[in-house]
Amino acid sequence: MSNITFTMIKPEAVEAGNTGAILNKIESSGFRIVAMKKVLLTKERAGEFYSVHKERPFYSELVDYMSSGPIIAAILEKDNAVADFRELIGATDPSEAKPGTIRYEYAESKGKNAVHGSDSDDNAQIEANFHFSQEERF
Ligand code: IDP
Ligand code: MG
Repeated sequence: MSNITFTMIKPEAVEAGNTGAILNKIESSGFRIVAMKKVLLTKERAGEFYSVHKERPFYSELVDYMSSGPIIAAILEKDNAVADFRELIGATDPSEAKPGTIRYEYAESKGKNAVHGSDSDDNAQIEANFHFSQEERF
């Protein structure tokens, strides 16, 4: 079990001014911020990040959306980080997310769902490496 996960605060949540509230919820839930930056992904970078979904019907919508405005990318550390963070963010579709979860509070829709969270330890490493060098982690 690795103790890091990777997250992005997605464009609509950044645009709405919810960055601080979401980071507060993340830190007060016991996650430590190891690395963080605000970045505008090109379509190409967004497409590469989500390439595992390239056969899904929503892929081009997802790539357009994730490159439509700046995101906050971060590596988070906690015991059981991947599973605990998935619990904190809630279901992909906010109409199915439990009250108190980040997506319940801040997501607009199944596509514009406020935050990303890695789904496995392997993907947490891949996604963290996609956005950050070792020198950017503290
Ligand atoms: P997850 O983010 O909860 O892990 P995934 O199934 O991995 O959900 O999908 C990745 C992202 O693709 C979602 O967070 C959401 O932004 C988008 N997405 C997933 N399903 C749909 C859909 O049915 N319509 C539009 N966008 C979707
Ligand atoms: Mg996923």
